[in-house]
Amino acid sequence: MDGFVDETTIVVASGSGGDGAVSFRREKYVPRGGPDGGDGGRGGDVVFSVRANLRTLAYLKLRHRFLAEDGGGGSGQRKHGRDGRDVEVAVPPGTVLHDASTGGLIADLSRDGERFVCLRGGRGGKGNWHFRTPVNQAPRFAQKGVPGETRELRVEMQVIADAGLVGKPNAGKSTLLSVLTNARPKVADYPFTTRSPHLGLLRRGDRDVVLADIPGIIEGAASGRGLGLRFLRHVERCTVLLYLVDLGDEGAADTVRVLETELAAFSAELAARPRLIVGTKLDREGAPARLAGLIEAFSGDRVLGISAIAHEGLDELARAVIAITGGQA
Ligand SMILES: Nc1nc2c(ncn2[C@@H]2O[C@H](COP(=O)(O)OP(=O)(O)OP(=O)(O)O)[C@@H](O)[C@H]2O)c(=O)[nH]1
Ligand SMILES: [Mg+2]
Repeated sequence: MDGFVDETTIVVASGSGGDGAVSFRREKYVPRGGPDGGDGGRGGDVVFSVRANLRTLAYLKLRHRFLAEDGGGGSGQRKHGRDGRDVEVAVPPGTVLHDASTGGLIADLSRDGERFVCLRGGRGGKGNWHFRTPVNQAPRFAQKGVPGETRELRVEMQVIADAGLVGKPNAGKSTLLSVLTNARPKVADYPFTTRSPHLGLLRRGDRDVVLADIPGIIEGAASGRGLGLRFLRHVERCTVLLYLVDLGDEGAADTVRVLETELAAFSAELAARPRLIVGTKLDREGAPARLAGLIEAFSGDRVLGISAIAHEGLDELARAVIAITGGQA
């Protein structure tokens, strides 16, 4: 779909192999022991792993560099160096990796649980005991470990929103996005403050849910009033729609009907999508009574009351959104 592309650049590096050791056996009564230098450990790999609980690249933006561990050097008594630990880069399904300098495609990671070794760690060097020959019983050299590789990657993914916020202008959609997620959309007390869709990431434990805030919808939007309905395509793939209704206004129940009608004009399937009815601005005068009316009028729906400003009902709403969208994770 014509969604939102999340994009970032990261640097990944595999570990270098550890050097082989130069060492000679030292034992009592054996004045000149043979070579016993062990091999170096291998360097760690850079491994991408696809996790369906991730929905955006937010995690990669926090970290940016992913370096695997170097292998340890070998030592005497033919002791093998420790292998370097791999570094794992967790990405959401639908992640595409390109080489940042050449632009070449490296991988298209789509399946949950898929693992992709992007860079292999360097091999460890062989210790000097490998190099003993009839003519050289005491080699004073060992092999160096193979260096790791570093690569800059452009990481891209098409973000698909999980939950869409629909409501009339001024319903408090952008304010809700700003209190539930990392997004900071513009909020103002005039209609159509939001003119293009915004995404926010709601994070609870290891679950990510992408919320989409779109411009307000008014009666007649299907025939082009206000900003129309074309923005609804940004919420077409959402698992759930949140119908936001301002509890400070009379006619909250009618608002839900208007939203239903407009959505149905855009797509019957979208109008039938699972939904939560969210009464906003519960702190406003007369709001609790209107919320009670809404609960009664929509007894077949889950109806929640919130106040983004007083921070009421937000945890319950977040939990409900996570529970509904959980099916696809
Ligand atoms: N009292 C009160 N006011 C709120 C609350 N949430 C939002 N508002 C106010 O309502 C107005 C509209 O908020 P927005 O978040 O911009 O509304 P919107 O639905 O995004 O509006 P559009 O982008 O124009 O469609 C702003 O003045 C907010 O401060 C709330 O919980 N309580
Ligand atoms: Mg807005």
